[in-house]
Amino acid sequence: MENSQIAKTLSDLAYLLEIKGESAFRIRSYHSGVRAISDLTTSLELMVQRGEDLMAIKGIGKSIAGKIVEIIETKTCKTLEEVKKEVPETLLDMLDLEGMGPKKVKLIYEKLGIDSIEKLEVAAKAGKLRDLPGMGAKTEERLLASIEHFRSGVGRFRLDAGATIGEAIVEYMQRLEGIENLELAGSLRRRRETIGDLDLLVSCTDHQSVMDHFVAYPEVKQILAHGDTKSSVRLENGLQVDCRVVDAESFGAALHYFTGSMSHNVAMRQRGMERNVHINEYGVYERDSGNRIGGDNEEDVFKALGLEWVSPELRENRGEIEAAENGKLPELIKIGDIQGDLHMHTTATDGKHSILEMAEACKAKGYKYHAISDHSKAVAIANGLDEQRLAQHLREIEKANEQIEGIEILKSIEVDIMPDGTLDLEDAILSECDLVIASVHFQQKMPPDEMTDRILRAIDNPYVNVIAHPTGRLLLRREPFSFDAEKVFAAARDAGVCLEINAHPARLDLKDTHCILARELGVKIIINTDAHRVEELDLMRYGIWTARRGWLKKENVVNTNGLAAFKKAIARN
Ligand code: DGT
Ligand code: CA
Ligand code: CA
Ligand code: ZN
Repeated sequence: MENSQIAKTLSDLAYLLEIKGESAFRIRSYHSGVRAISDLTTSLELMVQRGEDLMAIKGIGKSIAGKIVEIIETKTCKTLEEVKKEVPETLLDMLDLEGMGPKKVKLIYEKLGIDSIEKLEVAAKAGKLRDLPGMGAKTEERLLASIEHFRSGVGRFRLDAGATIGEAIVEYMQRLEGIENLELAGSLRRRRETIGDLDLLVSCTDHQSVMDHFVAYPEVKQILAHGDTKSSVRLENGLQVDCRVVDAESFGAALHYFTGSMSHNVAMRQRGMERNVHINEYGVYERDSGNRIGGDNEEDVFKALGLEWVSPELRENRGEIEAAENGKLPELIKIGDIQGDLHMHTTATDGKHSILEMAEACKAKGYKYHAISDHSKAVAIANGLDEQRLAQHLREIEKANEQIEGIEILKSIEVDIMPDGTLDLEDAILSECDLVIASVHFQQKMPPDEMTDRILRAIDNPYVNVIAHPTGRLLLRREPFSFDAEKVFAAARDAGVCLEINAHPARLDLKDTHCILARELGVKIIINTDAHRVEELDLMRYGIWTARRGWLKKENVVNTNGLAAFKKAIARN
């Protein structure tokens, strides 16, 4: 059973209990359990099979641990089944609507007996919600818009969509005169792998002109709110953008607040409480006197709490505050540290450009080296290479390498890991490559033990240097395969095999929490784009962002080395 399924069951339980009116303490402990599970890199099912202690996981107490075991063993949860008898399960759908939290759902359910999105829609259209406390005609209007949005099936967006759309809006907003500061905050600034909505923050002396200019953005499909300090719009593609305008003296405090994450903010406020400092989106204040002590820049917020400035990618309450207190923040890797891209395809298989075209493009990016790594024969739909064609392809790479100056083209292959863990090509031909990348493309749904063994066996092959997109997930489309990440990572470290951060925004695989684990275990990381055309070489930044969220430094990543050092760095133990 997937960890995500277990998390979903517990989160459903927490919400239904909250609607039922259960104690806040119990509900909080469920939510913290759910968060702990989503940060895990090991399969809970495997841990249970091995009799490991789930309570050793931070955020999981005795009662949650018991529930997890029950869910794994019985495929159901008795408490949840019982709660469902008292509170209709369909209320959970209503929670998926934007602007609907458990409190509102509870209110609407208790006062009007509404327990489904359909009934909610009817009631909103008939104007029956406006008399409830805290609601009005505007709330009904917004709810109807959320329902429409929900039905259109658009939820979260990929990071690349968030980033490119955000950058276009920034450019548009900058055309307005009088703008003093302008930043994209929220999950995009933290470089999360998916984005719920964009949060634009502006400081300007003329607030109204910012609001008016913002809602006039040409891509706007619907104006959700148009106020004096905050406006929200929905774009043609369904993405929501919030824009807030503040005075320059509050910009730093607001930037910190709206960058989040929520749990980072909560921990920061808590720390402030212990130090007589109050922080909010307007500024930093001395708690006793109420005196303002800063807020025009973000450093003020951290300084007031005795902390170094924390890079937004780290603000997930994963230990960054302690690290900032003790001068232990890592110097995070930067895009300019990358000296080569080692995973890309050409016209020989499913790429759109030739070896030389890819090489020229890599050279133009300033890389010192790169590798051509096309597919092996198992990927038949991509016209994968068999031994003979690969031999020919390697000669062509050598030829291209002689033709081009100023960059070294390495001979590589992305060889498939077969279901039994053997590789799709003979060792003899693999031994002729400078770099062998192994990856799983088929038969991804295996019991976790078998998948673990499959990858371990590939790592055992002495010619393998890299495991590419190690968990196989496709963001918003396909779950990662379940396997014992800790065991695989430790084996990779011992063998001297690198694990890839596949920078393609559909993958971002390894993900941030895996990078944290890899760093702890001392695994070598390589960041590659898996480009199938020259334009996709630009995807490198998403891999860097993920590495930064995973606390990685330049030293943790092998392709930050010059060519000679890189060759040493990828060598097996
Ligand atoms: P998203 O949009 O789901 O990808 O994630 P975020 O992190 O961008 O969340 P969003 O857009 O709801 O809010 C942006 C930031 O504003 C969030 O990271 C933290 C801050 N924020 C919003 N509401 C609250 C709140 O009620 N309390 C605190 N402490 N911070 C909040
Ligand atoms: Ca957001
Ligand atoms: Ca938002
Ligand atoms: Zn590939």
